[in-house]
Amino acid sequence: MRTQVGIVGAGPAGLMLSHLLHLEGIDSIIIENRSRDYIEGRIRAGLIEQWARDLLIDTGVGERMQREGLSHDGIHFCFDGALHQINFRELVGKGVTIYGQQEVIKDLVAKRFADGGQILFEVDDVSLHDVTSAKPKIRFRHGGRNEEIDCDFIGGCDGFHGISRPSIPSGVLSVYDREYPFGWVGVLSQSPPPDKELIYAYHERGFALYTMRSPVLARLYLQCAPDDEVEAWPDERIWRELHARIGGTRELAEGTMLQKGITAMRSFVVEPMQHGRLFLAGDSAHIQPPTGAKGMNLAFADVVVLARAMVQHYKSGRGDLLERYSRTCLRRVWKAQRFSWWMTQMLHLHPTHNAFDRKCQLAELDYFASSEAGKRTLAENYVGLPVEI
Ligand code: RFL
Ligand code: PHB
Repeated sequence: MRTQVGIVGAGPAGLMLSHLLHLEGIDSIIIENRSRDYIEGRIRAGLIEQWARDLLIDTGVGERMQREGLSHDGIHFCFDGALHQINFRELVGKGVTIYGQQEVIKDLVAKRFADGGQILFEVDDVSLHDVTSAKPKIRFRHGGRNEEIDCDFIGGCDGFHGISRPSIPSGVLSVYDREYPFGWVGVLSQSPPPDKELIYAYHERGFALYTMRSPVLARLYLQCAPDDEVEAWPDERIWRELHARIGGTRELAEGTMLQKGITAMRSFVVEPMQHGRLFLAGDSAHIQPPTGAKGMNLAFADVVVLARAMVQHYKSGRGDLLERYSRTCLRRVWKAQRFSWWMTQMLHLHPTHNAFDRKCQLAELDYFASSEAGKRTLAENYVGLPVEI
Protein backbone atom coordinates (compact mmCIF):
# COMPACT_ATOMS: atom_id res chain seq x y z
CA MET A 1 0.00 0.00 0.00
CA ARG A 2 1.13 3.53 -0.66
CA THR A 3 -0.23 6.77 0.80
CA GLN A 4 1.05 10.22 1.69
CA VAL A 5 0.37 10.02 5.43
CA GLY A 6 0.09 6.73 7.32
CA ILE A 7 -1.90 7.18 10.52
CA VAL A 8 -1.78 4.78 13.47
CA GLY A 9 -4.96 4.98 15.60
CA ALA A 10 -8.58 5.93 14.90
CA GLY A 11 -9.21 8.08 17.98
CA PRO A 12 -10.02 11.79 17.86
CA ALA A 13 -6.42 12.65 16.79
CA GLY A 14 -6.08 10.11 13.96
CA LEU A 15 -9.57 10.57 12.53
CA MET A 16 -9.42 14.38 12.62
CA LEU A 17 -5.92 14.38 11.08
CA SER A 18 -7.12 12.19 8.22
CA HIS A 19 -10.22 14.38 7.75
CA LEU A 20 -8.27 17.68 7.72
CA LEU A 21 -5.70 16.26 5.27
CA HIS A 22 -8.48 15.03 2.97
CA LEU A 23 -10.01 18.53 2.88
CA GLU A 24 -6.65 19.74 1.51
CA GLY A 25 -6.35 16.94 -1.04
CA ILE A 26 -3.78 14.89 0.91
CA ASP A 27 -4.23 11.08 1.08
CA SER A 28 -3.96 9.06 4.24
CA ILE A 29 -4.68 5.55 5.50
CA ILE A 30 -5.66 4.93 9.13
CA ILE A 31 -4.91 1.62 10.83
CA GLU A 32 -6.70 0.81 14.09
CA ASN A 33 -6.20 -2.26 16.27
CA ARG A 34 -9.78 -2.31 17.61
CA SER A 35 -13.07 -2.91 15.79
CA ARG A 36 -15.32 -0.12 14.52
CA ASP A 37 -18.00 -1.12 17.07
CA TYR A 38 -15.49 -0.93 19.88
CA ILE A 39 -14.18 2.56 19.12
CA GLU A 40 -17.69 3.87 18.47
CA GLY A 41 -18.89 2.56 21.85
CA ARG A 42 -15.92 3.52 24.06
CA ILE A 43 -17.19 6.02 26.66
CA ARG A 44 -14.68 8.73 27.43
CA ALA A 45 -14.59 12.48 27.14
CA GLY A 46 -17.66 14.64 26.89
CA LEU A 47 -16.61 18.25 26.83
CA ILE A 48 -15.71 20.16 23.70
CA GLU A 49 -14.00 23.56 23.86
CA GLN A 50 -15.48 26.46 21.90
CA TRP A 51 -12.80 26.52 19.16
CA ALA A 52 -13.00 22.70 18.77
CA ARG A 53 -16.78 22.96 18.35
CA ASP A 54 -16.16 25.61 15.64
CA LEU A 55 -13.59 23.30 14.01
CA LEU A 56 -16.09 20.41 13.84
CA ILE A 57 -18.75 22.70 12.33
CA ASP A 58 -16.41 24.51 9.90
CA THR A 59 -15.01 21.23 8.55
CA GLY A 60 -18.43 19.64 7.99
CA VAL A 61 -18.62 17.16 10.88
CA GLY A 62 -20.57 19.21 13.40
CA GLU A 63 -24.12 18.83 12.15
CA ARG A 64 -25.27 16.17 14.66
CA MET A 65 -23.34 17.87 17.49
CA GLN A 66 -25.23 21.09 16.76
CA ARG A 67 -28.52 19.17 16.98
CA GLU A 68 -27.80 16.85 19.91
CA GLY A 69 -24.97 18.51 21.86
CA LEU A 70 -25.68 20.64 24.91
CA SER A 71 -24.33 24.20 24.90
CA HIS A 72 -23.16 25.38 28.29
CA ASP A 73 -22.37 28.96 29.28
CA GLY A 74 -20.39 27.99 32.37
CA ILE A 75 -19.78 25.56 35.23
CA HIS A 76 -20.46 25.44 38.97
CA PHE A 77 -18.09 24.94 41.84
CA CYS A 78 -19.70 23.39 44.91
CA PHE A 79 -17.92 23.89 48.24
CA ASP A 80 -18.80 24.78 51.82
CA GLY A 81 -22.41 23.74 51.19
CA ALA A 82 -23.06 26.26 48.39
CA LEU A 83 -23.04 26.36 44.58
CA HIS A 84 -21.10 29.08 42.74
CA GLN A 85 -21.72 29.60 39.03
CA ILE A 86 -18.92 30.81 36.79
CA ASN A 87 -20.43 32.20 33.61
CA PHE A 88 -17.85 31.89 30.81
CA ARG A 89 -20.15 33.57 28.30
CA GLU A 90 -20.27 36.77 30.39
CA LEU A 91 -16.58 36.61 31.26
CA VAL A 92 -14.96 35.74 27.92
CA GLY A 93 -17.85 35.55 25.43
CA LYS A 94 -17.42 31.79 24.87
CA GLY A 95 -18.92 28.54 26.11
CA VAL A 96 -18.39 24.77 25.91
CA THR A 97 -20.38 21.90 24.42
CA ILE A 98 -21.28 18.57 25.97
CA TYR A 99 -21.23 15.86 23.31
CA GLY A 100 -19.80 12.39 23.94
CA GLN A 101 -16.41 11.53 22.45
CA GLN A 102 -17.89 8.35 21.00
CA GLU A 103 -20.41 10.49 19.10
CA VAL A 104 -17.57 12.60 17.67
CA ILE A 105 -15.87 9.33 16.68
CA LYS A 106 -19.02 8.05 14.94
CA ASP A 107 -19.39 11.35 13.03
CA LEU A 108 -15.73 11.36 11.94
CA VAL A 109 -15.72 7.68 10.90
CA ALA A 110 -18.93 8.17 8.89
CA LYS A 111 -17.48 11.25 7.18
CA ARG A 112 -14.18 9.55 6.34
CA PHE A 113 -16.04 6.66 4.72
CA ALA A 114 -18.47 9.01 2.91
CA ASP A 115 -15.41 10.84 1.50
CA GLY A 116 -13.81 7.58 0.32
CA GLY A 117 -11.31 7.40 3.18
CA GLN A 118 -9.53 4.19 4.20
CA ILE A 119 -9.67 2.96 7.78
CA LEU A 120 -8.42 -0.57 8.43
CA PHE A 121 -9.86 -1.95 11.66
CA GLU A 122 -8.62 -4.86 13.78
CA VAL A 123 -5.01 -4.73 12.63
CA ASP A 124 -2.31 -6.54 14.63
CA ASP A 125 1.45 -6.53 15.20
CA VAL A 126 1.92 -2.92 14.11
CA SER A 127 5.54 -1.75 13.75
CA LEU A 128 7.13 1.42 12.37
CA HIS A 129 10.26 1.39 10.18
CA ASP A 130 12.76 3.87 8.70
CA VAL A 131 11.08 6.82 10.39
CA THR A 132 14.25 8.92 10.14
CA SER A 133 14.46 8.32 6.37
CA ALA A 134 12.40 10.04 3.65
CA LYS A 135 10.39 6.80 3.14
CA PRO A 136 8.96 5.55 6.43
CA LYS A 137 6.93 2.34 6.53
CA ILE A 138 4.23 0.84 8.71
CA ARG A 139 4.05 -2.97 8.89
CA PHE A 140 1.12 -4.86 10.39
CA ARG A 141 -1.15 -7.88 10.01
CA HIS A 142 -4.67 -7.48 8.71
CA GLY A 143 -7.19 -10.19 7.86
CA GLY A 144 -4.49 -12.85 8.35
CA ARG A 145 -2.03 -11.19 5.91
CA ASN A 146 1.20 -9.23 6.39
CA GLU A 147 0.78 -5.70 5.05
CA GLU A 148 3.03 -2.68 4.58
CA ILE A 149 2.20 0.98 4.03
CA ASP A 150 4.86 3.12 2.35
CA CYS A 151 4.31 6.77 3.16
CA ASP A 152 5.93 10.19 3.41
CA PHE A 153 4.96 10.79 7.05
CA ILE A 154 3.52 8.82 9.96
CA GLY A 155 0.95 10.23 12.34
CA GLY A 156 1.46 8.50 15.70
CA CYS A 157 -2.12 8.91 16.95
CA ASP A 158 -2.40 5.63 18.87
CA GLY A 159 -2.98 6.97 22.36
CA PHE A 160 -1.10 6.49 25.59
CA HIS A 161 -0.73 2.69 25.25
CA GLY A 162 0.10 2.69 21.53
CA ILE A 163 3.30 1.63 19.78
CA SER A 164 4.33 4.96 18.21
CA ARG A 165 5.93 6.55 21.25
CA PRO A 166 7.78 3.33 22.30
CA SER A 167 9.09 3.04 18.70
CA ILE A 168 11.28 6.08 19.31
CA PRO A 169 14.71 5.02 20.63
CA SER A 170 15.18 5.61 24.33
CA GLY A 171 17.26 8.68 25.01
CA VAL A 172 15.55 10.70 22.27
CA LEU A 173 12.55 11.67 24.36
CA SER A 174 12.43 13.54 27.66
CA VAL A 175 9.56 12.38 29.86
CA TYR A 176 7.81 14.66 32.35
CA ASP A 177 5.18 13.02 34.53
CA ARG A 178 3.31 12.98 37.78
CA GLU A 179 0.96 10.44 39.30
CA TYR A 180 -1.83 11.41 41.67
CA PRO A 181 -2.73 9.55 44.87
CA PHE A 182 -6.34 9.08 43.76
CA GLY A 183 -8.50 7.98 40.81
CA TRP A 184 -12.06 8.51 39.62
CA VAL A 185 -14.88 6.04 39.62
CA GLY A 186 -17.22 7.08 36.80
CA VAL A 187 -20.79 6.00 36.02
CA LEU A 188 -23.33 6.65 33.32
CA SER A 189 -26.79 6.77 34.86
CA GLN A 190 -30.20 6.76 33.25
CA SER A 191 -31.42 9.75 35.23
CA PRO A 192 -31.61 13.52 34.80
CA PRO A 193 -28.39 15.32 35.84
CA PRO A 194 -28.73 17.51 38.97
CA ASP A 195 -28.23 20.76 37.03
CA LYS A 196 -28.20 21.96 33.41
CA GLU A 197 -24.47 22.69 33.77
CA LEU A 198 -21.52 20.80 35.28
CA ILE A 199 -20.87 20.81 39.02
CA TYR A 200 -17.29 20.35 40.29
CA ALA A 201 -17.67 19.57 44.01
CA TYR A 202 -14.98 19.88 46.68
CA HIS A 203 -16.04 17.96 49.79
CA GLU A 204 -14.43 16.54 52.91
CA ARG A 205 -15.35 13.04 51.63
CA GLY A 206 -13.55 13.75 48.33
CA PHE A 207 -14.11 15.32 44.92
CA ALA A 208 -17.21 14.68 42.78
CA LEU A 209 -18.14 15.78 39.27
CA TYR A 210 -21.73 15.91 38.04
CA THR A 211 -21.84 16.03 34.27
CA MET A 212 -24.15 14.58 31.61
CA ARG A 213 -24.64 13.24 28.12
CA SER A 214 -28.24 14.40 27.65
CA PRO A 215 -31.09 15.82 29.75
CA VAL A 216 -31.92 12.22 30.76
CA LEU A 217 -28.44 10.74 31.02
CA ALA A 218 -26.14 11.74 33.88
CA ARG A 219 -22.36 11.13 33.87
CA LEU A 220 -21.08 11.11 37.44
CA TYR A 221 -17.56 10.84 38.82
CA LEU A 222 -16.23 10.37 42.37
CA GLN A 223 -12.72 10.60 43.74
CA CYS A 224 -11.61 7.13 44.85
CA ALA A 225 -8.37 5.40 45.88
CA PRO A 226 -5.94 4.95 42.97
CA ASP A 227 -5.93 1.15 43.32
CA ASP A 228 -9.70 0.71 43.86
CA GLU A 229 -11.49 -1.95 41.78
CA VAL A 230 -15.05 -1.32 40.52
CA GLU A 231 -16.21 -4.14 42.83
CA ALA A 232 -15.41 -1.81 45.75
CA TRP A 233 -18.07 0.56 44.39
CA PRO A 234 -21.50 -1.10 44.40
CA ASP A 235 -24.35 1.15 43.21
CA GLU A 236 -25.59 1.98 46.73
CA ARG A 237 -22.14 3.21 47.78
CA ILE A 238 -21.87 5.42 44.69
CA TRP A 239 -25.29 7.01 45.26
CA ARG A 240 -24.58 7.53 48.95
CA GLU A 241 -21.30 9.33 48.18
CA LEU A 242 -22.79 11.38 45.35
CA HIS A 243 -25.65 12.58 47.56
CA ALA A 244 -23.23 13.43 50.36
CA ARG A 245 -20.68 15.23 48.18
CA ILE A 246 -23.23 17.45 46.43
CA GLY A 247 -23.93 18.60 49.95
CA GLY A 248 -27.67 19.25 49.71
CA THR A 249 -27.17 22.01 47.12
CA ARG A 250 -29.10 20.10 44.43
CA GLU A 251 -31.49 17.14 44.34
CA LEU A 252 -29.83 14.17 42.67
CA ALA A 253 -32.20 11.73 40.96
CA GLU A 254 -31.08 8.10 41.02
CA GLY A 255 -31.36 5.84 37.98
CA THR A 256 -30.12 2.62 36.43
CA MET A 257 -26.35 2.59 36.04
CA LEU A 258 -25.50 1.71 32.46
CA GLN A 259 -21.72 1.72 32.79
CA LYS A 260 -19.15 1.87 35.56
CA GLY A 261 -15.36 2.26 35.39
CA ILE A 262 -12.24 3.46 37.21
CA THR A 263 -9.88 6.03 35.69
CA ALA A 264 -6.32 6.56 36.90
CA MET A 265 -5.08 10.13 37.18
CA ARG A 266 -1.80 11.04 35.60
CA SER A 267 -0.02 13.98 33.99
CA PHE A 268 2.49 12.97 31.31
CA VAL A 269 4.30 14.80 28.49
CA VAL A 270 7.11 13.72 26.17
CA GLU A 271 9.36 16.14 24.36
CA PRO A 272 9.85 16.44 21.47
CA MET A 273 6.64 15.19 19.83
CA GLN A 274 8.53 14.26 16.67
CA HIS A 275 11.23 11.83 15.59
CA GLY A 276 12.25 12.06 11.93
CA ARG A 277 9.03 11.66 9.94
CA LEU A 278 7.04 10.25 12.86
CA PHE A 279 4.81 12.87 14.49
CA LEU A 280 3.12 12.08 17.81
CA ALA A 281 -0.29 13.70 18.38
CA GLY A 282 -2.83 13.52 21.20
CA ASP A 283 -2.57 11.03 24.06
CA SER A 284 0.46 9.29 22.50
CA ALA A 285 2.46 12.40 23.45
CA HIS A 286 0.65 13.67 26.54
CA ILE A 287 -2.12 12.82 28.97
CA GLN A 288 -3.61 14.79 31.82
CA PRO A 289 -6.09 14.15 34.61
CA PRO A 290 -9.66 14.59 33.27
CA THR A 291 -10.44 17.38 35.78
CA GLY A 292 -9.69 20.03 33.17
CA ALA A 293 -11.50 18.18 30.33
CA LYS A 294 -8.57 18.80 27.99
CA GLY A 295 -7.59 15.43 26.43
CA MET A 296 -9.77 15.27 23.32
CA ASN A 297 -9.40 19.01 22.76
CA LEU A 298 -5.60 18.79 22.89
CA ALA A 299 -5.69 15.88 20.44
CA PHE A 300 -7.60 18.11 18.00
CA ALA A 301 -5.25 21.06 18.60
CA ASP A 302 -2.16 18.92 17.80
CA VAL A 303 -3.56 17.66 14.51
CA VAL A 304 -4.71 21.13 13.42
CA VAL A 305 -1.05 22.19 13.74
CA LEU A 306 0.19 18.98 12.08
CA ALA A 307 -2.25 19.14 9.16
CA ARG A 308 -1.35 22.79 8.52
CA ALA A 309 2.36 21.90 8.51
CA MET A 310 1.86 18.96 6.14
CA VAL A 311 -0.22 21.12 3.79
CA GLN A 312 2.62 23.65 3.72
CA HIS A 313 5.07 20.83 2.88
CA TYR A 314 2.96 19.47 -0.01
CA LYS A 315 1.79 22.83 -1.41
CA SER A 316 4.95 24.94 -1.14
CA GLY A 317 7.74 22.46 -0.43
CA ARG A 318 8.68 24.38 2.72
CA GLY A 319 9.37 22.52 5.94
CA ASP A 320 9.50 25.19 8.61
CA LEU A 321 6.04 24.43 10.06
CA LEU A 322 6.88 20.71 10.26
CA GLU A 323 10.18 21.56 11.93
CA ARG A 324 8.38 23.73 14.46
CA TYR A 325 5.53 21.22 15.02
CA SER A 326 6.68 20.01 18.42
CA ARG A 327 7.56 23.45 19.76
CA THR A 328 4.28 24.94 18.53
CA CYS A 329 2.17 22.19 20.11
CA LEU A 330 4.07 22.01 23.37
CA ARG A 331 3.49 25.68 24.25
CA ARG A 332 -0.26 25.01 24.31
CA VAL A 333 0.08 21.48 25.70
CA TRP A 334 1.95 22.79 28.75
CA LYS A 335 -0.71 25.42 29.43
CA ALA A 336 -3.41 22.74 29.31
CA GLN A 337 -1.25 20.50 31.53
CA ARG A 338 -0.85 23.27 34.05
CA PHE A 339 -4.58 23.97 34.04
CA SER A 340 -5.51 20.29 34.48
CA TRP A 341 -2.95 19.86 37.26
CA TRP A 342 -4.19 23.04 38.97
CA MET A 343 -7.88 22.06 38.82
CA THR A 344 -6.93 18.59 40.11
CA GLN A 345 -4.89 19.77 43.06
CA MET A 346 -7.45 22.43 44.02
CA LEU A 347 -10.49 20.13 43.94
CA HIS A 348 -9.30 16.80 45.38
CA LEU A 349 -8.56 15.62 48.89
CA HIS A 350 -4.87 14.75 49.14
CA PRO A 351 -3.86 12.06 51.65
CA THR A 352 -0.88 14.14 52.82
CA HIS A 353 -2.86 17.36 53.33
CA ASN A 354 -3.49 18.68 56.82
CA ALA A 355 -6.21 21.08 58.03
CA PHE A 356 -4.12 24.09 56.96
CA ASP A 357 -3.80 22.77 53.39
CA ARG A 358 -7.56 22.17 53.19
CA LYS A 359 -8.26 25.73 54.38
CA CYS A 360 -5.96 26.98 51.61
CA GLN A 361 -7.87 24.89 49.03
CA LEU A 362 -11.14 26.43 50.19
CA ALA A 363 -9.66 29.94 50.04
CA GLU A 364 -8.41 29.25 46.52
CA LEU A 365 -11.83 27.98 45.43
CA ASP A 366 -13.49 31.00 47.02
CA TYR A 367 -11.09 33.33 45.19
CA PHE A 368 -11.65 31.73 41.78
CA ALA A 369 -15.43 31.62 42.33
CA SER A 370 -15.75 35.27 43.39
CA SER A 371 -12.92 37.46 42.06
CA GLU A 372 -13.56 38.89 38.59
CA ALA A 373 -9.89 38.39 37.68
CA GLY A 374 -9.88 34.83 39.07
CA LYS A 375 -13.07 33.86 37.26
CA ARG A 376 -11.82 35.31 33.98
CA THR A 377 -8.56 33.34 34.21
CA LEU A 378 -10.48 30.14 34.87
CA ALA A 379 -12.94 30.87 32.05
CA GLU A 380 -10.23 31.67 29.49
CA ASN A 381 -8.45 28.37 30.17
CA TYR A 382 -11.57 26.22 30.50
CA VAL A 383 -13.16 27.24 27.18
CA GLY A 384 -9.79 26.59 25.49
CA LEU A 385 -6.83 28.77 24.63
CA PRO A 386 -6.39 29.70 20.96
CA VAL A 387 -4.53 27.27 18.69
CA GLU A 388 -1.57 29.26 17.39
CA ILE A 389 0.37 27.93 14.43
P1 RFL B 1 -7.23 7.64 21.79
O1 RFL B 1 -8.63 8.13 21.86
O2 RFL B 1 -6.73 6.78 22.87
O3 RFL B 1 -7.10 6.90 20.39
C1 RFL B 1 -5.99 6.09 20.08
C2 RFL B 1 -6.46 4.99 19.16
O4 RFL B 1 -5.33 4.21 18.77
C3 RFL B 1 -5.69 2.83 18.85
N1 RFL B 1 -4.45 2.06 19.02
C4 RFL B 1 -3.82 1.44 17.99
N2 RFL B 1 -4.12 1.36 16.70
C5 RFL B 1 -3.27 0.65 15.90
N3 RFL B 1 -2.17 0.03 16.37
C6 RFL B 1 -1.82 0.10 17.67
N4 RFL B 1 -0.73 -0.52 18.11
C7 RFL B 1 -2.66 0.83 18.55
N5 RFL B 1 -2.64 1.10 19.86
C8 RFL B 1 -3.72 1.85 20.13
C9 RFL B 1 -6.65 2.77 20.03
O5 RFL B 1 -7.49 1.62 19.97
C10 RFL B 1 -7.42 4.06 19.83
O6 RFL B 1 -8.57 3.88 19.02
O7 RFL B 1 -6.19 8.86 21.67
P2 RFL B 1 -6.35 10.31 20.97
O8 RFL B 1 -6.89 10.19 19.58
O9 RFL B 1 -5.07 10.97 21.20
O10 RFL B 1 -7.52 11.02 21.81
C11 RFL B 1 -7.32 11.34 23.15
C12 RFL B 1 -8.66 11.29 23.91
O11 RFL B 1 -9.29 10.05 23.66
C13 RFL B 1 -8.46 11.49 25.41
O12 RFL B 1 -7.50 12.48 25.66
C14 RFL B 1 -9.77 11.89 26.14
O13 RFL B 1 -10.70 10.83 26.14
C15 RFL B 1 -9.48 12.33 27.57
N6 RFL B 1 -10.70 12.71 28.32
C16 RFL B 1 -11.34 13.92 28.10
N7 RFL B 1 -10.92 14.74 27.13
C17 RFL B 1 -11.60 15.91 26.86
O14 RFL B 1 -11.20 16.67 25.98
N8 RFL B 1 -12.75 16.26 27.55
C18 RFL B 1 -13.25 15.47 28.54
O15 RFL B 1 -14.31 15.78 29.10
C19 RFL B 1 -12.53 14.27 28.88
N9 RFL B 1 -12.99 13.45 29.82
C20 RFL B 1 -11.25 11.82 29.25
C21 RFL B 1 -12.40 12.23 30.01
C22 RFL B 1 -10.72 10.54 29.43
C23 RFL B 1 -11.28 9.71 30.37
N10 RFL B 1 -10.69 8.42 30.48
C24 RFL B 1 -11.45 7.24 30.40
C25 RFL B 1 -9.26 8.28 30.38
C26 RFL B 1 -12.96 11.40 30.95
C27 RFL B 1 -12.39 10.15 31.15
C28 RFL B 1 -13.01 9.29 32.23
C1 PHB C 1 -17.49 14.45 30.98
O1 PHB C 1 -18.59 14.98 30.62
O2 PHB C 1 -17.27 13.24 30.87
C2 PHB C 1 -16.45 15.31 31.62
C3 PHB C 1 -16.67 16.67 31.70
C4 PHB C 1 -15.72 17.49 32.32
C5 PHB C 1 -14.58 16.90 32.85
C6 PHB C 1 -14.36 15.55 32.75
C7 PHB C 1 -15.31 14.73 32.14
O3 PHB C 1 -13.68 17.70 33.50
